[in-house]
Formats: sequence, C-alpha cells, structure tokens
Amino acid sequence: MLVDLDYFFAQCEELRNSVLKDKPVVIGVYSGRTEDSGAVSTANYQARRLGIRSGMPIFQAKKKLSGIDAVFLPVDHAYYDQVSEKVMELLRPHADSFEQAGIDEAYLDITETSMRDFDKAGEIARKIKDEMKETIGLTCSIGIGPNKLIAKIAADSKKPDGLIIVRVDEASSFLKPLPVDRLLGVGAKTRDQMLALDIKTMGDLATYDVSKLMETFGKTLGSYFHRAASGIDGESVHERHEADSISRIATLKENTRDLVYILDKTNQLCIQVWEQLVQRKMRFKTVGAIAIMADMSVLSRSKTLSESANGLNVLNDLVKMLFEKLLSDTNIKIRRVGIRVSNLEKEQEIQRQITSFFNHQ
Ligand code: DCP
Ligand code: CA
Repeated sequence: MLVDLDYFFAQCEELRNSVLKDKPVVIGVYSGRTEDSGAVSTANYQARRLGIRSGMPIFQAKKKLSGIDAVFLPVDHAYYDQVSEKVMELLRPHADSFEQAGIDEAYLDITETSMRDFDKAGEIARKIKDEMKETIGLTCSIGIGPNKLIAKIAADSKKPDGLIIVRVDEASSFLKPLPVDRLLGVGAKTRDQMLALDIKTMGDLATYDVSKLMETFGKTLGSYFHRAASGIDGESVHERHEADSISRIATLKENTRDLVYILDKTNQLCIQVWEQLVQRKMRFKTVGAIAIMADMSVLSRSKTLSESANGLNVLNDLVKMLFEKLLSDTNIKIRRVGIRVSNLEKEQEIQRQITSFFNHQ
C-alpha cells in the first residue's frame, strides 16, 4: 500500500486556517530577490483547476490568478514536518513493515495484516483514510497493489482523496494505457526520447524490444524500464534506519521574549542535536526553530541551506537568526523552545543514494 497525502503543504495550511479551504491556495518558495521571485511548491486543487502547477514561477501563478481571491503563502517546513510526523505515527501501526518515502508518503507492507486478501486490504485503507480525516484532519490517496511500483502508480492515478486496488491479474491492463512518465525515473527528457521511438504508453514500453531499449538508455536503465512498464518490482518495504530529522524541545524557566535568555536554552539544545548528528555522521540542510507561546499557540520558522552543513556554529547562528525573526513577528511571550534539523544527508552516502535506485538487479 502507498499512502500519499493530498496537496500536502497547502492542505497543512488549510488545517490551521480553515478560511483557506474555499479559496485557491498557492504555497511558494520565495527566493527573496524581488517580492514575487521564486517558485510554486504546491497548490490546493482549486488553484490547480485554474492552471497552477508545482515549479511554476510565482509571478506567473499570480498572473493566472489575478482578480481572483487567491492566497499566496511561503513554505513553513517546520510546521509541515510536525504534521508529517503525526501522519507517520498514525500509519506505522497498520503495517507489517513500514517505509516513509517522503514528507507526505509512505509504503505499508500489509501482506500479513490483510492475509493476502485485497478486499481486506481495501478495508484497512478505508480505516486509515477515516482515521487520518478524524484525528489529523487531512485527506490522502491510497494505492494498493501486488508490489510497491504498482501501489505507487495506482495512488497517483486516483488523486485527491482516492482509494484504488490493483489486483495481480489486473496489473497489466491497469498499466498498459498509462503514459510512460508515470514511471519513476522517466522525466521530460526520457519521455521525449521514448516518444522518438514511438513509445507513448507503458504498454508500448513493456512490449518494446528490450535490447533496443538497452542500446538507447544503457543496460541498467533499459532493462529497468522494460521490467517496470510490465509491473515487475521486487523491492521490499523497509524502514529507512536513519531518521530524517532530529529535534529537541525544552520548557523555559519562565515565559519570556528576552533573546539572550532564549538563546541560552537553544544553545544547549543545539549541542544535543549536533552530538546526534556527529554520532550518526550526518549533515543537515534545513534548520527549524519552534516556539510554543504563552497562549499555547505554536510558531515556527525554518531555513534551508543551498549546501548541507554540519557545524555547531552554523547551527547556533541559524537558530539565533530564526528566533530573532520569530520574535519580531509576534509580541507574545515564549513558553517552550524547540530546534530541529532535517533534510539530513549521510556524508559518504550522498552519491550512493542517487545511484542506488538503479542498482537493484
Ligand atoms: N513539493 C515541492 N516542490 C515540488 C513538488 C513537491 O516543494 N516540485 C512539496 C510540496 C508538496 C509536497 O512536497 O505538498 C509533497 O509532494 P507531492 O508531489 O506529493 O505533491 P502534493 O502533496 O502537493 O500534491 P498531490 O495531491 O498531487 O500529492
Ligand atoms: Ca502528496
């Protein structure tokens, strides 16, 4: 089973501000050069219906939505990470084995739990969707299939709020008409190369001469495309052992807005987080500051670096900057402070991650 949350960042924003639900909502990564420079991270379905897409320049999205009561918001990774953690906590107990595959998606091996019965698997999926809606307030799309590859493509085909079961004997007819770029690893460039060979659908790809595919795309990729288009995938669902974030949170002795006092506490938290990083030989790209305010509201700010870092001083400096920013945006006192590093990379594994996907044969 693959569970993927719908329009995740935008749905998180709707969750904390229900007024947004009736409007097109666009989440952007603002580069800061000019007011509107940057790219769309994601958008809710109202905005998508009006032509907004991930990756689109923000000025272009604004142009498309001009005259419409649309809402543009900057990404708030620390907050989405918190929601993501709750989502994963909800999902994990439903699986024999569990694999978080992104901030808003996870594979659940439910072979045992469902007793290999696809109808039972469907019931589990409905239960998960209900729980997700009731306890967290979010919708998701779920694909069920005989392997990870089919589950993923199935979930993608039924968004938003979808549930689809692709049984063993339905797999090839399900895949056959789909465009080739539904496959992981087929981007615009590869799609065009395939088009030149008159390969448009997965069916075309599955029946194409595999030796010719290998000639064009290389041996590894060529045979991967051939097998994947046929729905063949032997990958197991496995927990990624390295957590992809480390966080620490602490309560201040008294509620305060005094930066020196706050930093005294966050510096201790930074050391604890940094020690974990050193132990695991990890580098971070994103740093988040979290403040639980005197009125129990939660504020967070985060910063993503263009290059990963591992220094304690970098961490301290960023946390200082984030808390300065946070304080300047509110006049409420802070009760608890937290810091979080995410987007973690294992030093020697950065290269391996990129190639490992294609090395499974
Ligand atoms: N994301 C991003 N930039 C992209 C793609 C995604 O910043 N080019 C972020 C925002 C998304 C989140 O990752 O909310 C999850 O990505 P998905 O591809 O699952 O997209 P959504 O969840 O937004 O939409 P969907 O309903 O299609 O799953
Ligand atoms: Ca999603």
